[in-house]
Amino acid sequence: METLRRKNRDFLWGVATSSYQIEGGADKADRGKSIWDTFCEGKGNVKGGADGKFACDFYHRFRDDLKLLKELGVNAFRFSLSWSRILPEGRGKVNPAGVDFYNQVIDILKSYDIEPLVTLYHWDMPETLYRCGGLLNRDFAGWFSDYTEIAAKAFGDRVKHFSTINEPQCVIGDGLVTAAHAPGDRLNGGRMRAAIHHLLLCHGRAVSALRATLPHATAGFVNCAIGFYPENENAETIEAAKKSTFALYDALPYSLSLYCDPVYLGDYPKEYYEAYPDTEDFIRPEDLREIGQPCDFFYQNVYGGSPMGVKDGKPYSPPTKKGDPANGLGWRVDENGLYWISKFVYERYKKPVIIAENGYCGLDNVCLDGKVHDADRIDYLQRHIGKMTDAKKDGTDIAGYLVWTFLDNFEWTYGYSKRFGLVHVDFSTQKRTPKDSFYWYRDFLKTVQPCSKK
Ligand code: IFM
Repeated sequence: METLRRKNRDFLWGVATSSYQIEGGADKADRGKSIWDTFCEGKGNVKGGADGKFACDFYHRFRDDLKLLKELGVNAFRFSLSWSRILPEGRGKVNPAGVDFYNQVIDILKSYDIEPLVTLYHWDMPETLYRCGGLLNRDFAGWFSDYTEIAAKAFGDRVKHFSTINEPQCVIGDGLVTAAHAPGDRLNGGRMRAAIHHLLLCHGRAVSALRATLPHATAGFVNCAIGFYPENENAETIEAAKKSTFALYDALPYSLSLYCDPVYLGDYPKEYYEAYPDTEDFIRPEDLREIGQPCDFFYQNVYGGSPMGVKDGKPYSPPTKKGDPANGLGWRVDENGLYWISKFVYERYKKPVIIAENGYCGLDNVCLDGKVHDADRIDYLQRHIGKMTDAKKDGTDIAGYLVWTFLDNFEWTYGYSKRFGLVHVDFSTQKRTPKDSFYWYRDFLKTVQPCSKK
């Protein structure tokens, strides 16, 4: 009973955000340019020609926003550091104003008893480093490690939990292969696979830098994946869903095991070597030792699920039905994905899982009564938190749950047209309006954790 109480108390309940999506302050205090600044300048790259120059203006409004966060009652806040705010050129001279900004954010969080969960890289690569070859340049991993060491030394006295890379699937797939995201490249073949390897090397080098600087910090890697789940609980169907989850997809860079096997099991899946024997050209044995060194958490972002069935011994995907629930981006709403993906990754990688992002994209207009009645989001959160609780009861070690996201923000190529926040942001006035879901989550949190001391 005591263990259970302890575990519940330590469970991380929070929200997640990222630097480029909320901070704004793009030309403030010597922040260098990132690939997203450049990408947004490209005609037709982002809906409505939007960019993150102002975003939610968190850079100036963080004190008030963090007060709101305190009111929400979370005990964890996941945010990413803008590499080019700390190192405007990506390497070399540190920008004291950038470090100071994050120091203030972290100090306020600590004073509110909210655990800062720092993501080192959430897609906003310094433009200068991209011009030096970006992920095609093996040296990039060294630059990432130097930046990590700087962040660890600056913030590690107050930050315990670090994650290295957010969604390598999107960094490579969207950014470097389909050109949908910054920097908008279209790599394939060996060049694409070299970039994948260098991204993994960044993770490994960053973990080494963290271990050398902060022996007590925790480290993890943040993934997204299609949550395949069995349409019934026959052993054969469960096996088929698990196999699909860890298969190398036809769209290779979106695979889960391609990144997670090296990080959590120490090597690429054997099917990868079979399919791409020349991959070994750029993999050095010492790389895999560094990439695969022990991590503490498996951070999993999960938004939906896809059922898998088995007919006549063969796996198949049941067709979607007209009118199946979906969010404002058309993503299927299916909480079974969360239950099964967390179970599958826990069984395979054997690390406590943190649900690092889970949330709903809605329309979320401010109504005549001045409120935002986002009943769909409340329903979504209830369903997913319910499934997470089931998974925990059934033995999956889940250490945290973070709603994506705190504030409506810059939703990448959708600009400001899609809203995921618990707090509505009017982007012309920067007025914040907590949505009904904010109050729902606040009231829910009161039932699961002791009140903050402050
Ligand atoms: O906004 C993104 C976030 O940056 C990464 N994960 C998915 C979210 C919703 O699209």
